[in-house]
Amino acid sequence: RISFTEYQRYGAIQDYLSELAANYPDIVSVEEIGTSYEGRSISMIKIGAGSSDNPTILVDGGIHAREWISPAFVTYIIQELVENEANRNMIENTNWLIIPVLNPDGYEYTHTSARLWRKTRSYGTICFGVDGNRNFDYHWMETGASAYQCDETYAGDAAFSESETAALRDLVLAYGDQIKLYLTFHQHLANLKQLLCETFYGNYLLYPWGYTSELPEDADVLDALAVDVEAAIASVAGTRYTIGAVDVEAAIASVAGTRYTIGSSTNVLYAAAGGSDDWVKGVGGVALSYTIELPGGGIWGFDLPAARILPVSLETFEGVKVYQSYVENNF
Ligand code: 0X9
Ligand code: ZN
Repeated sequence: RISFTEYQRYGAIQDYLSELAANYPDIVSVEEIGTSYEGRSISMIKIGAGSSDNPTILVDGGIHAREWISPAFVTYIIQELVENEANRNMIENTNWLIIPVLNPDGYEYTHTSARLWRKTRSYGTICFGVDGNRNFDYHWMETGASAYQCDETYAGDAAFSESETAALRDLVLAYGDQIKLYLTFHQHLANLKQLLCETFYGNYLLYPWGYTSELPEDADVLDALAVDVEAAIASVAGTRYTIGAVDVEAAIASVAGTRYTIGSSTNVLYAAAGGSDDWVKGVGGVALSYTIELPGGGIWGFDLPAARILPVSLETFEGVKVYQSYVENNF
């Protein structure tokens, strides 16, 4: 068991995966897909209760260390798929490969030393860390990425310089066209454009490309599916409170569900090459590839209060159900 009332450390998430593997050996297995720079296991949980030929959904979290809601929500997905009988169809008809913490060194570092660390922890010559989401080898370093080690968006000396990104690459190449959908979970900090538009934190459903403003050929398919996902998330009612003042409660509960902006990364957010989403589609051949920017919060953007983990998880899981049923029905 794991709790969603606090953000969990890497070790607790690892323990939870082991516990599931022990308790549900027929539907779960855990594999190490690679080792981080500092030697931590990069763990993947495989979940499936049907045919091994079922279409597969690949999910990752925690590429960016400080975006704590990402590993938390991805762990929630794991719990719902494995431990909630009501979701049995989601694992009977599709298989899942889920990596809750792709950048464990960075994630631990945000707990022990620097809350706002984003990158990996590999050592350069003057600064630490590479932005994992600029390190994938598809139009690498072409735009929105830095060649300077000390920058937050440092793309690395070379594409796939990081063992963490190489681990995801090797996994995608090994599974080939069994993978039908890729979801990578992030959390987004406001930029000036959003501040001026009064949307302090962007929730986004992004599809490729991040390296160009041109759209992929199948952008209409990517967009239509995102529209359905967004509707499912937005339809989750506002938070209910049990309090004496009925009027106040009604006002809070009536607030519409969380909305997401939909579009290609370049067109609705900014141009940035070397992201995992672009590589998984452009090289890995997974047509349906999305970056999901979960809600931010707190003064620095990444301090979404722990009390929000469950509300965000509940609503976002409704979107994951829509993705799953699309894969089940179309492959
Ligand atoms: O800049 C990023 O890597 C992502 N935003 S975040 O605030 N979580 O850092 C957006 C990535 C979108 N995808 C690509 N640009 N390929
Ligand atoms: Zn991110």
